[in-house]
Amino acid sequence: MLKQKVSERFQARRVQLMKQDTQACFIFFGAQEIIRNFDSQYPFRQNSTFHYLTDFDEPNAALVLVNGESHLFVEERDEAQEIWNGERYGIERAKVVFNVEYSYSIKSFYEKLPSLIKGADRIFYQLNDSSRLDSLARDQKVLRVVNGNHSSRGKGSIGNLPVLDPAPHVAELRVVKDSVEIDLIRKACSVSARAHAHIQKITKAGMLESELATELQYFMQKNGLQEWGYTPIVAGGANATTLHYVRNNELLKDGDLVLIDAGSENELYTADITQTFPVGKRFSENQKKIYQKVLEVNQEITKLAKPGVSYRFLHSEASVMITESLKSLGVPLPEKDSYRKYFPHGVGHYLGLDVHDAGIYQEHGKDYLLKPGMLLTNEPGLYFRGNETSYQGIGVRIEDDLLITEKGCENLTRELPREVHEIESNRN
Ligand SMILES: [Mn+2]
Repeated sequence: MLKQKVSERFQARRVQLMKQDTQACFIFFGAQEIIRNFDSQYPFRQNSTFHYLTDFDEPNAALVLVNGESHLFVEERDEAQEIWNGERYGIERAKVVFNVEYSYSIKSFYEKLPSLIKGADRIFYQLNDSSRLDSLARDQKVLRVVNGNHSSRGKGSIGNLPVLDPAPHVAELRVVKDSVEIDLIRKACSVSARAHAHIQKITKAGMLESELATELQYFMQKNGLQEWGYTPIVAGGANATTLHYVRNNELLKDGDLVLIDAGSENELYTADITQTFPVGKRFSENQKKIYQKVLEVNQEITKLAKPGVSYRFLHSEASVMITESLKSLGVPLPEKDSYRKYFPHGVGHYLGLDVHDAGIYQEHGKDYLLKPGMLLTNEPGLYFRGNETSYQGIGVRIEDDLLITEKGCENLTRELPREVHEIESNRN
């Protein structure tokens, strides 16, 4: 269904972005449709920044922000196309619904661009966007306009206009969430956490990893969330020691653990949750030892996350705790960094429209400090791939989503039982 009128907060974000550099022209492209095979497409998913600035949800759009005004380029109405793919906003309606000063056909983009960038001192445009299949061809077209524009200024020319990455300016806005965004994420986290809790109860030996993913998705969809926020990981036994295992095609065995990293989107804002529990009724002694160590780190990070501390501080605290844990488990650690073999990823990341969300970790060589309204995952883990310990084949990760508040943080995924005794009582 088409929207009637989008919230004014999208327009407010564009205005805020332009205020960060009033002499600049910002150029953004929306996502395209991507072919899966022959003429069948992946489900369309809007580019996150494009969504953040417009709420426009059709493919092949572009946005130019300059002189305090927004120029939106969209697909024209086309009856033949609409019979197949549904009604479009079209040019006139897009202007009204999306609160932009100007709207045009996307076909006229490269014709209009020279007049829009005229007078700008610099261009913000992401070159070499790895999420696009056509980034090189597109870059060439944009640069041709940008450079052509400058040489037409005549003898006073001092070279091409600088083209800069908009990411830092965009991240500055996206990293702190407003109350509407927080409500969307709160629901994504709550439904996803309850879906995980449901899986804790229904998992049985002999089920396929992918069955658990399907059960999770069924629960999420019944509760109003449509899409995964990222490809789910359901990893039984030693598969859990492969960090991004996504094949999900093996049978679950009694005596193994299963690690599930999955979360759903709510209006493009995603949860990011990992749980690890026994396929059978109980943790083995070794599994329990590892699980407890990871849980202690997770709980400590929840206590430490608050305004004024940096992500890097949290990661280094986690690394110290993990090192101590490994020592107490009798794992040989010949060097200071040896723990990284067993904990090879960061303790978290920003969360929002992208699962690894836009945000700043360092600024001018200094750690960026957490502020209220920021969202951070808390995901310590321990993985034993090699045969140098008796823990071989065990992989545990425990991941929550933390909202930074005025005084500390709120765990938005707290509805998922984490204590060993809670999990075991769910496994009966
Ligand atoms: Mn994560």
